[in-house]
Amino acid sequence: MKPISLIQFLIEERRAGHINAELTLLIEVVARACKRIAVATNKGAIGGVLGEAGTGNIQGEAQKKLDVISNEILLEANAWGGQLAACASEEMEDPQPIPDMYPKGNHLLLFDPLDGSSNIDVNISVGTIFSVLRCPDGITEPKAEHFLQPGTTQLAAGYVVYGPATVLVLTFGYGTHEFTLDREVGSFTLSRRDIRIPEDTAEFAINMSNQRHWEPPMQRYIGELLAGKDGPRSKDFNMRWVASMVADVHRIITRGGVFFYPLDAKIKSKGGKLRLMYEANPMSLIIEQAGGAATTGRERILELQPTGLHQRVPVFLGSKKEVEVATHYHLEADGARN
Ligand code: FBP
Repeated sequence: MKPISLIQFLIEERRAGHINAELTLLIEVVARACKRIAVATNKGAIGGVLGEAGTGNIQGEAQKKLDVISNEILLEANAWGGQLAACASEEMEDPQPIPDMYPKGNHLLLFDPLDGSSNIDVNISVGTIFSVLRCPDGITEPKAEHFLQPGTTQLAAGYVVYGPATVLVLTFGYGTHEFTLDREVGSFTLSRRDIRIPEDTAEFAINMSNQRHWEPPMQRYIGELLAGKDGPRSKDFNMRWVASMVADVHRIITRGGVFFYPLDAKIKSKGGKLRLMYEANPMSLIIEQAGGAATTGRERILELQPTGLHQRVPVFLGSKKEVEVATHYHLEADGARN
Protein backbone atom coordinates (compact mmCIF):
# COMPACT_ATOMS: atom_id res chain seq x y z
CA MET A 1 0.00 0.00 0.00
CA LYS A 2 1.28 3.52 -0.92
CA PRO A 3 2.46 5.28 2.27
CA ILE A 4 0.11 8.04 3.49
CA SER A 5 1.88 11.14 4.75
CA LEU A 6 0.61 13.20 7.69
CA ILE A 7 -0.41 16.10 5.42
CA GLN A 8 -2.35 13.73 3.13
CA PHE A 9 -4.12 12.28 6.19
CA LEU A 10 -4.93 15.79 7.48
CA ILE A 11 -6.41 16.80 4.13
CA GLU A 12 -8.55 13.63 4.18
CA GLU A 13 -9.75 14.56 7.71
CA ARG A 14 -10.59 18.04 6.44
CA ARG A 15 -12.55 16.63 3.47
CA ALA A 16 -14.41 14.42 5.98
CA GLY A 17 -15.36 17.59 7.90
CA HIS A 18 -13.50 16.49 11.04
CA ILE A 19 -11.13 19.47 11.08
CA ASN A 20 -10.87 22.90 9.41
CA ALA A 21 -8.02 24.43 7.40
CA GLU A 22 -6.60 26.29 10.42
CA LEU A 23 -6.35 23.13 12.55
CA THR A 24 -4.78 21.28 9.59
CA LEU A 25 -1.98 23.85 9.46
CA LEU A 26 -1.62 23.98 13.25
CA ILE A 27 -1.00 20.21 13.48
CA GLU A 28 1.52 20.43 10.63
CA VAL A 29 3.36 23.23 12.51
CA VAL A 30 3.39 21.26 15.79
CA ALA A 31 4.59 18.10 13.99
CA ARG A 32 7.40 20.03 12.31
CA ALA A 33 8.48 21.51 15.66
CA CYS A 34 8.54 17.99 17.15
CA LYS A 35 10.82 16.85 14.33
CA ARG A 36 13.27 19.57 15.45
CA ILE A 37 12.96 18.39 19.07
CA ALA A 38 13.68 14.81 17.86
CA VAL A 39 16.91 16.06 16.26
CA ALA A 40 17.92 17.85 19.49
CA THR A 41 17.16 14.88 21.78
CA ASN A 42 18.95 12.53 19.39
CA LYS A 43 22.20 14.48 19.70
CA GLY A 44 22.52 13.68 23.42
CA ALA A 45 25.88 14.42 25.07
CA ILE A 46 27.67 15.36 21.82
CA GLY A 47 25.03 18.08 21.27
CA GLY A 48 25.61 19.53 24.72
CA VAL A 49 21.89 19.19 25.45
CA LEU A 50 22.03 16.95 28.51
CA GLY A 51 21.93 18.03 32.13
CA GLU A 52 20.36 20.83 34.11
CA ALA A 53 19.53 24.24 32.63
CA GLY A 54 20.21 25.88 36.00
CA THR A 55 16.69 27.36 36.05
CA GLY A 56 13.39 26.25 37.69
CA ASN A 57 9.82 26.13 36.34
CA ILE A 58 6.39 27.04 37.74
CA GLN A 59 6.15 23.52 39.16
CA GLY A 60 9.17 24.20 41.37
CA GLU A 61 11.14 21.63 39.35
CA ALA A 62 14.72 22.08 38.14
CA GLN A 63 14.53 22.46 34.37
CA LYS A 64 16.63 20.27 32.11
CA LYS A 65 18.38 21.93 29.15
CA LEU A 66 16.11 19.96 26.80
CA ASP A 67 12.99 21.16 28.67
CA VAL A 68 13.99 24.73 27.83
CA ILE A 69 15.13 23.93 24.26
CA SER A 70 11.89 22.03 23.46
CA ASN A 71 9.76 24.80 24.96
CA GLU A 72 11.51 27.42 22.84
CA ILE A 73 11.21 25.33 19.65
CA LEU A 74 7.44 24.97 20.16
CA LEU A 75 6.94 28.64 21.06
CA GLU A 76 8.97 29.88 18.09
CA ALA A 77 7.29 27.53 15.59
CA ASN A 78 3.79 28.48 16.75
CA ALA A 79 4.35 32.24 17.01
CA TRP A 80 4.18 33.06 13.29
CA GLY A 81 1.82 30.30 12.02
CA GLY A 82 -1.33 32.40 12.33
CA GLN A 83 -3.55 29.64 13.81
CA LEU A 84 -3.14 30.52 17.47
CA ALA A 85 -4.54 33.14 19.84
CA ALA A 86 -2.12 32.00 22.58
CA CYS A 87 -0.34 28.95 23.95
CA ALA A 88 0.41 27.56 27.41
CA SER A 89 3.23 25.30 28.53
CA GLU A 90 4.21 23.19 31.52
CA GLU A 91 7.40 25.26 31.61
CA MET A 92 5.70 28.69 31.88
CA GLU A 93 3.47 30.11 34.63
CA ASP A 94 1.25 32.18 32.34
CA PRO A 95 -0.07 31.77 28.80
CA GLN A 96 2.22 33.02 26.03
CA PRO A 97 0.48 35.63 23.80
CA ILE A 98 1.17 35.69 20.06
CA PRO A 99 3.53 38.60 19.24
CA ASP A 100 1.57 41.54 17.75
CA MET A 101 3.61 41.44 14.54
CA TYR A 102 2.04 38.09 13.65
CA PRO A 103 -1.58 37.32 12.70
CA LYS A 104 -3.65 35.60 15.39
CA GLY A 105 -5.96 32.61 14.99
CA ASN A 106 -8.87 31.01 16.85
CA HIS A 107 -7.06 28.19 18.62
CA LEU A 108 -5.36 27.72 21.98
CA LEU A 109 -2.44 25.26 22.21
CA LEU A 110 -1.29 23.63 25.46
CA PHE A 111 1.82 21.46 25.69
CA ASP A 112 4.25 19.57 27.91
CA PRO A 113 7.30 20.23 25.74
CA LEU A 114 9.34 17.32 27.12
CA ASP A 115 7.59 14.75 29.25
CA GLY A 116 9.66 12.28 31.25
CA SER A 117 12.36 14.74 32.20
CA SER A 118 13.88 12.35 34.74
CA ASN A 119 14.82 10.07 31.84
CA ILE A 120 16.46 12.59 29.51
CA ASP A 121 20.03 12.10 30.75
CA VAL A 122 19.79 8.31 30.79
CA ASN A 123 18.71 7.94 27.15
CA ILE A 124 15.24 6.53 27.88
CA SER A 125 12.24 7.57 25.72
CA VAL A 126 10.78 11.02 26.41
CA GLY A 127 8.12 12.93 24.54
CA THR A 128 5.97 15.96 23.79
CA ILE A 129 2.25 16.04 24.70
CA PHE A 130 -0.19 18.61 23.24
CA SER A 131 -3.84 19.62 23.35
CA VAL A 132 -5.81 22.07 21.15
CA LEU A 133 -8.84 24.08 22.30
CA ARG A 134 -11.00 26.74 20.63
CA CYS A 135 -10.35 30.30 21.79
CA PRO A 136 -13.63 31.70 23.19
CA ASP A 137 -15.30 34.09 20.71
CA GLY A 138 -14.35 37.76 21.05
CA ILE A 139 -11.23 37.03 23.12
CA THR A 140 -8.11 38.55 21.50
CA GLU A 141 -5.77 38.50 24.53
CA PRO A 142 -6.47 35.06 26.10
CA LYS A 143 -5.75 34.70 29.81
CA ALA A 144 -5.38 31.51 31.83
CA GLU A 145 -9.15 31.40 32.51
CA HIS A 146 -9.86 31.08 28.77
CA PHE A 147 -7.90 27.79 28.70
CA LEU A 148 -9.95 26.26 31.54
CA GLN A 149 -12.25 24.15 29.33
CA PRO A 150 -13.20 20.49 30.02
CA GLY A 151 -11.25 17.83 28.11
CA THR A 152 -14.38 16.92 26.14
CA THR A 153 -14.00 20.26 24.28
CA GLN A 154 -10.52 19.41 22.90
CA LEU A 155 -10.38 19.78 19.10
CA ALA A 156 -7.18 17.73 18.90
CA ALA A 157 -4.80 15.88 21.21
CA GLY A 158 -1.51 14.15 20.53
CA TYR A 159 1.90 13.09 21.70
CA VAL A 160 5.25 12.39 20.08
CA VAL A 161 7.58 9.77 21.57
CA TYR A 162 11.31 10.29 20.99
CA GLY A 163 12.40 6.69 21.28
CA PRO A 164 14.10 4.15 18.98
CA ALA A 165 11.62 5.49 16.43
CA THR A 166 9.96 8.91 16.57
CA VAL A 167 6.22 8.29 16.64
CA LEU A 168 3.27 10.73 16.63
CA VAL A 169 -0.12 9.59 17.97
CA LEU A 170 -3.06 11.88 17.19
CA THR A 171 -6.83 12.22 17.60
CA PHE A 172 -9.42 14.77 16.53
CA GLY A 173 -12.19 12.87 18.31
CA TYR A 174 -12.66 10.57 15.30
CA GLY A 175 -10.44 7.67 16.29
CA THR A 176 -6.77 7.51 17.30
CA HIS A 177 -4.04 7.17 14.68
CA GLU A 178 -0.27 6.62 14.67
CA PHE A 179 2.40 8.11 12.41
CA THR A 180 6.06 7.11 12.31
CA LEU A 181 8.80 9.58 11.29
CA ASP A 182 10.48 8.44 8.08
CA ARG A 183 13.89 10.03 8.67
CA GLU A 184 14.96 9.56 5.02
CA VAL A 185 11.96 11.51 3.73
CA GLY A 186 11.76 13.70 6.85
CA SER A 187 7.99 13.30 7.20
CA PHE A 188 5.55 11.45 9.41
CA THR A 189 3.90 8.51 7.65
CA LEU A 190 0.66 6.80 8.74
CA SER A 191 1.61 3.52 10.45
CA ARG A 192 -1.68 2.60 12.21
CA ARG A 193 -5.20 3.93 11.59
CA ASP A 194 -8.15 3.62 14.04
CA ILE A 195 -6.17 1.99 16.86
CA ARG A 196 -8.16 -0.21 19.29
CA ILE A 197 -6.91 -1.02 22.80
CA PRO A 198 -7.93 -4.47 24.15
CA GLU A 199 -10.55 -4.14 26.93
CA ASP A 200 -8.76 -6.75 29.04
CA THR A 201 -5.09 -6.73 30.03
CA ALA A 202 -2.58 -8.50 32.28
CA GLU A 203 -0.09 -5.61 32.36
CA PHE A 204 -0.09 -2.67 34.77
CA ALA A 205 2.13 0.39 35.23
CA ILE A 206 2.52 2.25 38.54
CA ASN A 207 5.42 3.60 40.63
CA MET A 208 5.43 0.82 43.24
CA SER A 209 7.85 2.72 45.49
CA ASN A 210 4.89 4.93 46.50
CA GLN A 211 2.82 1.93 47.70
CA ARG A 212 2.95 2.79 51.43
CA HIS A 213 1.44 6.21 50.64
CA TRP A 214 -1.53 4.94 48.57
CA GLU A 215 -5.22 5.06 49.66
CA PRO A 216 -6.70 1.71 50.89
CA PRO A 217 -8.66 0.99 47.64
CA MET A 218 -5.43 1.35 45.64
CA GLN A 219 -3.61 -0.90 48.09
CA ARG A 220 -6.41 -3.46 47.64
CA TYR A 221 -6.49 -3.24 43.82
CA ILE A 222 -2.70 -3.58 43.32
CA GLY A 223 -2.51 -6.20 46.10
CA GLU A 224 -4.97 -8.35 44.13
CA LEU A 225 -2.96 -7.96 40.90
CA LEU A 226 0.22 -9.02 42.72
CA ALA A 227 -1.60 -12.02 44.22
CA GLY A 228 -1.92 -13.35 40.70
CA LYS A 229 -3.82 -16.50 39.72
CA ASP A 230 -4.02 -17.80 43.31
CA GLY A 231 -5.63 -14.50 44.34
CA PRO A 232 -9.16 -13.00 43.89
CA ARG A 233 -8.39 -12.02 40.25
CA SER A 234 -7.35 -15.66 39.34
CA LYS A 235 -4.90 -14.27 36.78
CA ASP A 236 -1.20 -13.36 36.78
CA PHE A 237 -0.36 -9.71 36.02
CA ASN A 238 3.00 -8.28 34.84
CA MET A 239 4.36 -4.83 35.73
CA ARG A 240 6.13 -2.14 33.70
CA TRP A 241 7.14 1.47 34.71
CA VAL A 242 9.23 3.64 32.36
CA ALA A 243 8.59 6.85 34.37
CA SER A 244 7.91 8.69 31.11
CA MET A 245 4.12 8.96 30.76
CA VAL A 246 4.39 9.15 26.95
CA ALA A 247 6.34 5.88 26.81
CA ASP A 248 4.03 4.08 29.28
CA VAL A 249 0.94 5.31 27.37
CA HIS A 250 2.45 4.40 24.00
CA ARG A 251 3.00 0.82 25.24
CA ILE A 252 -0.72 0.73 26.16
CA ILE A 253 -1.73 2.19 22.76
CA THR A 254 0.41 -0.54 21.16
CA ARG A 255 -0.54 -3.69 23.16
CA GLY A 256 -2.98 -2.64 25.89
CA GLY A 257 -2.36 -2.29 29.59
CA VAL A 258 -3.31 0.04 32.42
CA PHE A 259 -1.45 3.06 33.85
CA PHE A 260 -1.90 4.62 37.29
CA TYR A 261 -0.58 7.72 38.99
CA PRO A 262 -2.98 7.70 41.94
CA LEU A 263 -3.42 10.19 44.73
CA ASP A 264 -1.15 9.36 47.69
CA ALA A 265 -0.35 10.90 51.05
CA LYS A 266 2.82 12.52 49.64
CA ILE A 267 1.09 14.45 46.84
CA LYS A 268 -2.42 14.79 48.36
CA SER A 269 -1.98 18.53 48.99
CA LYS A 270 -1.15 19.06 45.31
CA GLY A 271 -4.16 17.05 44.11
CA GLY A 272 -1.96 14.55 42.24
CA LYS A 273 1.32 14.32 40.29
CA LEU A 274 0.30 14.69 36.64
CA ARG A 275 -1.09 17.89 35.13
CA LEU A 276 -4.72 17.94 33.88
CA MET A 277 -4.46 20.41 30.98
CA TYR A 278 -1.39 19.12 29.11
CA GLU A 279 -0.91 15.55 30.35
CA ALA A 280 -4.15 13.96 31.62
CA ASN A 281 -6.69 15.57 29.23
CA PRO A 282 -4.85 14.91 25.94
CA MET A 283 -3.87 11.36 26.99
CA SER A 284 -7.46 10.65 28.10
CA LEU A 285 -8.93 11.70 24.73
CA ILE A 286 -6.34 9.60 22.86
CA ILE A 287 -7.06 6.56 25.06
CA GLU A 288 -10.88 6.91 24.95
CA GLN A 289 -10.81 7.33 21.16
CA ALA A 290 -8.93 4.01 21.02
CA GLY A 291 -11.60 2.23 23.09
CA GLY A 292 -9.98 2.62 26.51
CA ALA A 293 -11.05 4.54 29.63
CA ALA A 294 -9.56 7.34 31.78
CA THR A 295 -10.63 8.38 35.30
CA THR A 296 -9.25 10.07 38.39
CA GLY A 297 -10.18 6.91 40.30
CA ARG A 298 -13.54 8.53 40.90
CA GLU A 299 -14.55 10.69 37.89
CA ARG A 300 -14.14 10.62 34.08
CA ILE A 301 -11.11 12.89 33.50
CA LEU A 302 -12.51 14.49 30.31
CA GLU A 303 -15.59 15.79 32.20
CA LEU A 304 -13.59 17.58 34.90
CA GLN A 305 -14.10 21.38 35.00
CA PRO A 306 -10.50 22.70 35.21
CA THR A 307 -9.75 25.20 37.99
CA GLY A 308 -6.12 26.05 37.19
CA LEU A 309 -3.71 25.98 34.23
CA HIS A 310 -1.21 23.80 36.13
CA GLN A 311 -3.78 21.80 38.12
CA ARG A 312 -2.76 18.22 39.01
CA VAL A 313 -5.09 15.19 39.11
CA PRO A 314 -4.88 11.44 39.82
CA VAL A 315 -4.72 9.41 36.58
CA PHE A 316 -6.07 5.92 35.88
CA LEU A 317 -6.08 5.09 32.16
CA GLY A 318 -5.87 2.29 29.62
CA SER A 319 -7.72 -0.99 29.03
CA LYS A 320 -11.33 -0.33 29.96
CA LYS A 321 -12.06 -3.28 32.26
CA GLU A 322 -9.09 -2.68 34.58
CA VAL A 323 -9.75 1.08 34.81
CA GLU A 324 -13.37 0.22 35.71
CA VAL A 325 -12.33 -2.27 38.43
CA ALA A 326 -9.86 0.14 40.05
CA THR A 327 -12.39 3.01 39.87
CA HIS A 328 -15.13 0.80 41.31
CA TYR A 329 -12.93 -0.07 44.32
CA HIS A 330 -12.45 3.67 45.04
CA LEU A 331 -16.14 4.57 44.69
CA GLU A 332 -17.12 1.53 46.77
CA ALA A 333 -14.69 2.58 49.54
CA ASP A 334 -16.05 6.16 49.38
CA GLY A 335 -19.59 4.76 49.56
CA ALA A 336 -18.69 2.58 52.59
CA ARG A 337 -17.12 5.64 54.25
CA ASN A 338 -20.17 7.92 53.70
P1 FBP B 1 7.37 15.67 33.54
O1 FBP B 1 8.60 14.93 33.27
O2 FBP B 1 6.79 16.36 32.38
O3 FBP B 1 7.46 16.56 34.74
O4 FBP B 1 6.24 14.52 33.85
C1 FBP B 1 6.03 13.87 34.90
C2 FBP B 1 6.53 12.42 34.81
O5 FBP B 1 7.86 12.36 34.45
C3 FBP B 1 5.69 11.51 33.91
O6 FBP B 1 6.14 11.47 32.60
C4 FBP B 1 5.86 10.14 34.57
O7 FBP B 1 4.76 9.29 34.35
C5 FBP B 1 6.00 10.50 36.03
O8 FBP B 1 6.35 11.88 36.10
C6 FBP B 1 7.08 9.69 36.70
O9 FBP B 1 6.93 9.87 38.06
P2 FBP B 1 7.93 9.17 39.11
O10 FBP B 1 9.18 9.97 39.07
O11 FBP B 1 7.19 9.25 40.41
O12 FBP B 1 8.14 7.77 38.69
